Amino acid sequence: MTTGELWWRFGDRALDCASRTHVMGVLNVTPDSFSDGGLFLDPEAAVRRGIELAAEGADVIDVGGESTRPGSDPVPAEVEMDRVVPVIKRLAAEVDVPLSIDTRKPEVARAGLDAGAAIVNDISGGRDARMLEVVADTGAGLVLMHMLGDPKTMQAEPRYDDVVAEVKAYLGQRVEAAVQAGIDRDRLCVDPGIGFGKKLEHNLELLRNVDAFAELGRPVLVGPSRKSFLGKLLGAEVDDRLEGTAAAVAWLAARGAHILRVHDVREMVRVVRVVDAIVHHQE
Ligand code: HH2
Repeated sequence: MTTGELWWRFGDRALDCASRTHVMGVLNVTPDSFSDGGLFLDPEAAVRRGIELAAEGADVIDVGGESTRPGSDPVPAEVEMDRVVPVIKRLAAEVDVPLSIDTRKPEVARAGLDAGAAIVNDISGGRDARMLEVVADTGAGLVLMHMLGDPKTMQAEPRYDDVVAEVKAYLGQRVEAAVQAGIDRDRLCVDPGIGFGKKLEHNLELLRNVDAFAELGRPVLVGPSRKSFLGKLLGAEVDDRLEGTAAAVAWLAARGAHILRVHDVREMVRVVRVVDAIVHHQE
C-alpha cells in the first residue's frame, strides 16, 4: 500500500492500490505447475476453483496455461490457448473479479483478452515487442516482471552485483519501453520476480527491500507463494509452506507491496486484512 493516490487501470476498471493491499489468486490450468499442477487442468475443475477464489476474496484471478517453474519447457501457443481460453470465457461470465492471463506469448495474451481477461501478466517483462502492441491496442493492464534469462536455464548460476539495483533498473527500463509502445503508465504494474533467476540470498534481498520498487511510481506485485526459498528456509515440501507464505505476505504488505500473488487466497486475504489494520489504520 501507499500514501497518496495510486491506481492500476485495466480495460474500463481499476484497482485503488492506495486504499488497501490487494490479493491476486493463482489459477494454473496446467499438468505440471510446481504446486498445483494437474489439479485444475480439467476446465470444469478450473472454473470451480476460479469461482471459489472469487468467493474467498481474490481481487484479481490470474489464469495461466504454461508452467514456468525452473527447468520447465515452453508449451506451444495453441496448447496454452486451448487450456486457458475456455476457462477465461466461463469465468468472465460467472464472476465479477477481473481476470489476468499469465503468458509470455502475444497471441495467447490476445486470445485471453478477447475471451474476457483485462490484464496480461508477462513474466518476461514485455520483452517481445508484439506483447506491448497487444496491450497498447486493447487497453489491458500489464504486469512487467523481472526474470533473468528464461525458465529453462534461469536457476543455472544467477549472478548480480547488486540484485535490488539491477532488478529495479530493469523494471524502470521496461516501464519506459511499455510507455514508448503506447501503453498508458497507469496500466502498468511491476514485479521483482521472486524465484526467477535468483538464489535464496537474492530472493531475501529483494523481499527485504521491496519498498525500493515502489519508487518506480507504479503498483508493486510480488509472488512469494509456496516458492522454493521457503522450502530452503524451512526444510518444507511444497504442500507445507502455508506459514512461510503467510510470513512473507505479512512482511510484504507491511512494507508497501500493493498486490500479492498467492495460491491460498482465503488465508492470505486474512493476513493482509490484519496487517492493513495495524500498519495502515484500515480497520
Ligand atoms: N510466479 C509464478 C508464475 N507467474 N507472475 C508474476 N507476476 N509473479 C510471480 O512471482 C509469478 C508469476 C510461478 O508460480 P506458479 O504459477 O504457481 O507456478 P508455475 O509457473 O509452475 O505454474
